[in-house]
Amino acid sequence: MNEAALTLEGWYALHDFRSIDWSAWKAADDEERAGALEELHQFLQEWTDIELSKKGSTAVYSIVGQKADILFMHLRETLEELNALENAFNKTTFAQYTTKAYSYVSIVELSNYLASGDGDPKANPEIRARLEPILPKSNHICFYPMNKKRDLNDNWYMLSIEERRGMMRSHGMIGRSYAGKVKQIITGSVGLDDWEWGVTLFADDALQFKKLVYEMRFDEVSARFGEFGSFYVGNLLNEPLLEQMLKL
Ligand code: 76R
Repeated sequence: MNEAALTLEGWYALHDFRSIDWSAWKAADDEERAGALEELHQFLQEWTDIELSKKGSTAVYSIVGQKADILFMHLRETLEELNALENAFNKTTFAQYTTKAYSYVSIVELSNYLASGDGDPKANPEIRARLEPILPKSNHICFYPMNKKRDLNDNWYMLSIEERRGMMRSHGMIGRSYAGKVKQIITGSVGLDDWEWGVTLFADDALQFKKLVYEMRFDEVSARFGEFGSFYVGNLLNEPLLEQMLKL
């Protein structure tokens, strides 16, 4: 049997993609819309407070294209908290004007392929900050789920840890060359959702997503073993931008 890479887990993640029912939103009267916006504002405020108290983090993006209109990405300490916030949001008036487009459940994950292995990693503040990250509020987000292939000839899970480490090193080198341009958060979802990982990238220049993902396609681990789901790309929604988006 091959050795599983050791992983460290941090906060649980929910990527909640919604589409807006524009005809219902337009048909609502001014009072109803104002009430819905006020409630939405209170939720955003609550999520900001949780982020300030370091008990989680939330980022809100508009999605370009027809797959969804808005992404709420939440990180929380437990699945119960994610479930509670999802249910609370579903009970809001604003949520009645949205439909569920897609969701993804996972947990922030670091693997030990390139770790130095000294001491208790969770006691290291840099590692803690990567396991419990405050989500960047970059101009753009890119999310997609992925697997590592399990075909007869190309089965990631049948390779030795040394072979996998070698490929992950090359992967990490490409990734690091985008330092300062793209920030990645890898969330593991084996046993939690339909794919093995969620890849969430943040960048101020969306073109860097294309450059990075394209460059990685030529790297062995992506070229031979990468299988990808749908890509979602979007633009930051802070409160004024969200209000502007919902304004008729
Ligand atoms: O430097 C380190 O300590 C981390 C090295 C590293 C690991 C272990 C790393 C770096 N990644 C790791 C693990 Mn990654 N990553 C992806 C994708 O589109 C594709 O081809 C793949 C999607 C991107 C774009 C990306 C970017 N990475 C992983 C894993 C888990 C694998 C496992 O455990 O088997 C997946 C699924 C994955 C996928 N990677 C980086 C990046 C970037 C930008 C970096 C550098 C980040 C940094 O240094 O902060």
